[in-house]
Order: sequence, then C-alpha cells, then structure tokens
Amino acid sequence: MESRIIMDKKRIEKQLNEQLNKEFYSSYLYLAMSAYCESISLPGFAHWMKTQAQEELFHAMKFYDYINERGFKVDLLKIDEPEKEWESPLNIFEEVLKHEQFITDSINNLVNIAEEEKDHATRIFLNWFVSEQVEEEASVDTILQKLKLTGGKGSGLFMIDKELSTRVFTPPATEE
Ligand code: OFO
Repeated sequence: MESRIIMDKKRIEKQLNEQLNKEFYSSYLYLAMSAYCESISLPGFAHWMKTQAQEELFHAMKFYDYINERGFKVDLLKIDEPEKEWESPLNIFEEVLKHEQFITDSINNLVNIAEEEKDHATRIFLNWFVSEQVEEEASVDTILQKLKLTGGKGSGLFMIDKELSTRVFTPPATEE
C-alpha cells in the first residue's frame, strides 16, 4: 500500500535498491573471505564467514521483498568483485568491522532520507536493520579483540578457529 504523502518516491526507491546491492556485495565479500580462510587451512574462520555470507543474503532478500511489497521497482545493480586475499586472520576481522561500520553508516543515511521524505513505512522497516547493525558490530568486535589478545597466531588462533566453527545460521527474527 502506497502512502501519498511521500515526497520523493524515486529517491527512496533508488536508495533501497542501492542498499540491496550493498547487502549482496556484503555476502560476496564474506564468501571471498571464507574461500580465503579455506585456502589457509582455517576451517572455523571459513565456516563463520560462510555463515555470515548467508546472513547477508537474508538481509538482501529482506530489502528485495520490501521493495516489491511497497510497489517500488527492484533494480539489480552490478555487484563489485571483492578482494581475494588478506594479510592475516586478524586483518580479515579488521576489514569485517570496517565493512560493517560502512553498512551502519549507509543504513543510518537511509533512515535520514526516509525521514526527510516522510516515508514512515520505510523508516519503520529500517528499525530492524538499525538494531541488527549494533549486534553485528559488537559480535565482530568481540572476535577482533580476542584475536588481538592472542596476537592472532599460534595456539590462540586455533582455539578461536575452533570456537568460530560452532556458529549456526538461524534466520534472525524479523519482527520489530
Ligand atoms: Fe552485515 O549487515 Fe547486512 O550488510
């Protein structure tokens, strides 16, 4: 159902499609990290990244469904090619945190635009992502701190690898 007081529907549609692309790129990036972790024999890290890639696909599909539900047009933009190699496991998690901070900024910007355009439905839809980003940044930062404490190598690294192998993908609750 479309509200008639939205000021610039095209602007909202464009921003939602750009965010959809960023979520797909996130999935691609984490899958590239997973492949890299496989190649350096860190199966737990690889598993964690693959699970993260699945979660990002879930985020992308939430945007996809919402764009359709609102009667906007889905525009599947080109997905950039991610990096293929990183300096170390610690460096990978530094990059994950940086990427999640970038996504947080992007979501917050989208919230600002929804407010400017008086699109209350989009504003409410985005609440879930605002909370999700707090959790994402916190969980990544916890792993990053552990990696820093252990120096990111030796037996500490293998203990973290074991811990990361236990991550299970459960589609996050979608209620507000
Ligand atoms: Fe990692 O939260 Fe979506 O992108």
